[in-house]
Amino acid sequence: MNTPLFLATANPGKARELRQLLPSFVITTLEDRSLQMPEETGETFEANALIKAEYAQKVLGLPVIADDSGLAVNALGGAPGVRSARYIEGTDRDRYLHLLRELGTTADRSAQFVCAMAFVYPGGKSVVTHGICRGWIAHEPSGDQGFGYDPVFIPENQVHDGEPRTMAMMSNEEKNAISHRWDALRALVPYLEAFGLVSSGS
Ligand code: ITT
Repeated sequence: MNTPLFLATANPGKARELRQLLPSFVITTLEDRSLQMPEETGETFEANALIKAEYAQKVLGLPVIADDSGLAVNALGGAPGVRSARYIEGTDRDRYLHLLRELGTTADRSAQFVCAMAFVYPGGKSVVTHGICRGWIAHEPSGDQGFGYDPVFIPENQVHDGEPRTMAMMSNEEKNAISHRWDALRALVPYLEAFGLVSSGS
């Protein structure tokens, strides 16, 4: 099936992962279509995912998926959370180094990546699913795969030969198999099927 789908994201890391996770779609993203996206003014991941998806659907008329995601660190009261992309001005590296500074030597390093994934179908019907990936914040960054906060996030069950592995030390396939994005997408598949966009076999 060559179903068209628009991914309302300007983040190339997310776009790459979603393309890998949705191989049976003809996918376009904000890299292909210039679209001034609205500000993410919501207080929750769900609200921001819907703001992005509903806007793009209205303008383009295609089925749209948008994800709003981030890292919630328990010892920081859930920060950076919905503000993960805006935690501080600068690059992804500036943001994860800031996070490590904020956390300092705090013993409780538990954290989770969370993802709200909104799907809006022509006609305006929408659904939002949620995904989570639990783990810990490392004491220092390692790895050069993935994007965003991956170099400082160690997912649960990722200790190999006594050495913890950050998400940035995992291959795309390994990350996709356990990620918050995959968790949210898996919950979305029955809705995509209900709209006739994927068959159980695809
Ligand atoms: P779009 O809104 O255009 O999709 P964005 O990067 O602004 O792109 P968000 O508003 O959802 O996306 O912010 C997500 C933030 O959380 C951003 O800083 C990412 O780097 C980070 N993040 C989300 N998923 C991640 C993942 O799988 N690995 C590492 N960091 C992630």
